[in-house]
Amino acid sequence: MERTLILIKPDGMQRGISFEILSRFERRGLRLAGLRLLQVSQDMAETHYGEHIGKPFFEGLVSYITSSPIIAAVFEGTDAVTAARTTMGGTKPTEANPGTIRGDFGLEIGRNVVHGSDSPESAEREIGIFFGDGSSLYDWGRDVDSWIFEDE
Ligand code: DAT
Ligand code: MG
Repeated sequence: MERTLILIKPDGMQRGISFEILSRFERRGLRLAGLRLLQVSQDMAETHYGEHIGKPFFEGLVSYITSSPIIAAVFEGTDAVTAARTTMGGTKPTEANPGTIRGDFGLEIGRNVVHGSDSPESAEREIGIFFGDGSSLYDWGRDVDSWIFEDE
């Protein structure tokens, strides 16, 4: 089962919409495998966003993601990375489709509410940053899974 890392960014937390956002992934059928509330350190932020080091928005991005506690979640399911990305919508909220999280809750690229891994490889790396050895992740089944996952 593919896994992806979702973050409710500080604006999502401050605005009190964190569980409304999480519920969209859950309602889509993705299964929660891990959940934590944490304050991201400078080091974690720089590791997580390593691909953006040197870009003009990097410092603002790091100060934003470290500015308040966030929720980190692991969701799993069929093509979980793509499913989560389409549920989130495009990076720039004003161009994200209505009905997506960013299209419904955001306006600015630097306040786009939610993070989701962009590939299975990124997901594995990012889950490692936020969930370490994975001992707090759960491998479990739901009674309803066979109604969501055709082959379960
Ligand atoms: P995404 O979060 O959709 O995966 P990304 O990985 O390209 O997008 O960038 C990570 C975050 O960095 C993104 O959510 C918002 C910020 N960002 C990206 N491009 C930006 C830009 N051109 N100006 C300001 N912030 C930007
Ligand atoms: Mg990205």
